Formats: sequence, structure tokens, C-alpha cells
Amino acid sequence: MALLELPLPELMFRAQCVHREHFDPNALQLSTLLSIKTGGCPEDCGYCPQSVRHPTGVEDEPLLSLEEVAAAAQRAKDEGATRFCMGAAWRSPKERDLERVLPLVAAVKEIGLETCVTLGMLKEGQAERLRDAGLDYYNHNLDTSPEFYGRIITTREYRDRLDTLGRIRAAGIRVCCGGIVGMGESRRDRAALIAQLANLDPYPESVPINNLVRVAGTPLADEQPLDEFEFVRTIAVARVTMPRSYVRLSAGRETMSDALQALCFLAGANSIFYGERLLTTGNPQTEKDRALFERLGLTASGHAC
Ligand code: SAM
Ligand code: DTB
Ligand code: SF4
Repeated sequence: MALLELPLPELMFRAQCVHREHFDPNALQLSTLLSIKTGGCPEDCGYCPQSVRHPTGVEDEPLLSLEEVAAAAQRAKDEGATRFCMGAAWRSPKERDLERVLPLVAAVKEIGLETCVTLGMLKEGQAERLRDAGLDYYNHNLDTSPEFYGRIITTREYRDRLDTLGRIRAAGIRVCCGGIVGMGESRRDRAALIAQLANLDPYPESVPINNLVRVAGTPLADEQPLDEFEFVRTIAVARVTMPRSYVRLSAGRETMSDALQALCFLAGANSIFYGERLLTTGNPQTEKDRALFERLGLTASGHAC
């Protein structure tokens, strides 16, 4: 809370100092998302267009084929992404679901990208099988504070998320874990989310900070947008408290101005989701992003832009 309450110039200065100690401040890591299994999820997450309980018009789609996934991963690599993240709208994968995801991970790895999946909660033993297939990262978000969680999701508990995070860590897979802001939570909730993330031992290697995409039909469709500077502060506090993490400016970029995104990079964000779709919603065109990198003098880490 003390960090979130600092005058913005002081907070930005602290975030930039920490950022420069551990990263090139002019480099961005690019991750591309693909929804490999869309819609029909039994969970009731209030923000999510893929919950079966919200009338959002998202069409259910079965698991994509290996050919479709490999083609999308190759395109992402050609565009300059270094990590490919595959998302499935599951509460938790069944054994036969997991069996079908393993070759997809192996195929993406073979193309020469870092691999990431987000499949929901994992049972004992599943993380090890993903690791053996070549999985580098598992995305599993805490999403908000423990106190606010029950206002957004009732079909699982915070503890369930922490248990899965423990299984991923124990298997030696790198952890991608962050949250969503702009859901009507208080500043204290945002502080508590970051405290949860930063106190994971060790803290996550990747921290996606999503700004709620307000999707018609979800319970949060009419939520008031978060003040822009409060979003920047959240990024800066994530940077200060998790100095070696890739802090990702995640969902919500499509409605952000270039100036706001630039402030986020100045606050220590050094990763984005890159590519024209997130999972079911839009993301800026790659050409528009490349023009922004050019104007700001940013380079994609590991690649010339
Ligand atoms: N079903 C799995 C799970 O919940 O862990 C994986 C997919 S789920 C769509 C991945 C993450 O997307 C969620 O944890 C949430 O942080 C983010 N997300 C979903 N809908 C969003 C929205 N409307 N705005 C911002 N982030 C969203
Ligand atoms: C994360 O933190 N954000 C991504 C990824 N991890 C899987 C997903 C954002 C989803 C936004 C809503 C949608 O496109 O369906
Ligand atoms: Fe299902 Fe994940 Fe969406 Fe929740 S966030 S409804 S678990 S797909």
C-alpha cells in the first residue's frame, strides 16, 4: 500500500531504478496467445467471456489440431514472438485432455519458441508430464486479492490456485502468474494481489497484469474503467516488488492510448501479448505495435524489430 500511495514521480523513479538493475529498459519480450480450446467452461469467473454461465455469444470450439497449432506458432515466430502461450477454457484438464495437449507443446518447442500453456487447475503428476513434453511456463493467475476473490469467482477457492502453483513449481516449470485490475476492486485489493504474487517463494518469472476487457454478457460488462494512472501504479509496484520478473502489460491494450502504454513501459513493463487476438477478444494489430516500438525506440528482446 505504501508503494501504491507514493507520488507518481517518486514511484516511477523507483520502478525505473529497479528495472535497470536487472533488464535492458529498451527491450520488450513478445508472447503470442492462441486459444486451443474455446468456450463452454463450467467455471463462473465474472470477467470471462468463455464461461458457460455468461451469454457472451462466444462459440464453443473443440481442441485445435496439431497442424493448426503448429501453423499459428510458426506465424508467431515469423512475426518476432519468442514465447507461444496456448489457452484452454477448462476448469482442469482431464487425463485425455492432457494427453492431447502434450504433442502440441512438443510441436511448439520444436519450432524454437518458448512454450506456455494455461489449462486451469492441475492434479498431482500432471505438471511433470507437461514438463517432460517440453513445457517452459505454466500460466495460472491469482487474479485478485484473497478478500475480493469470492466476489468474482464462486466455483473455486484461492487455495486451489495456490495448490496448482505449488505443483507447477515443484515440477520445475517456470511460473507465469498475475491478475486482473479494473474489476471494481479497491486499491487495497490491488496491493494484496501484488503482495500475494511477490511473496510466492520464489516469485513468478512472468507476471501478466491484465486490465479488464469488459465483455458484453459477463457480470462485469458495465464495470467502471480503472483510472489510467492507477493502472500505471500497479505495473510500477509489480516491478519494484518483483525485480527480476517479466512484468507483462497484458489484456486491455486495444483500448489504451499509445501514451498510456508508453507510461506502462516506463513503469517497468517489459513484455506484452503480441498478435491480433488474445483468446477470444482483440489485441492491437502487429503493424500498429511495431510502429509504437519504433516511435519509442524499443526492441524486441532477442530480435530486431
Ligand atoms: N481456464 C484457465 C484458467 O482460468 O486458469 C485458463 C484460461 S483463462 C481465460 C486465463 C486468464 O485470462 C484468466 O486467469 C484471467 O486472468 C484472464 N482473463 C480472462 N478474461 C479476461 C478479461 N475479460 N479481461 C482480462 N483478463 C481476462
Ligand atoms: C493472461 O494473464 N491473460 C491472457 C493469458 N494470461 C491467457 C488471457 C487474456 C484473455 C482476455 C479475454 C479473452 O480474450 O478471452
Ligand atoms: Fe473458465 Fe478460465 Fe474463463 Fe474462468 S477464466 S471461466 S476457468 S476459461
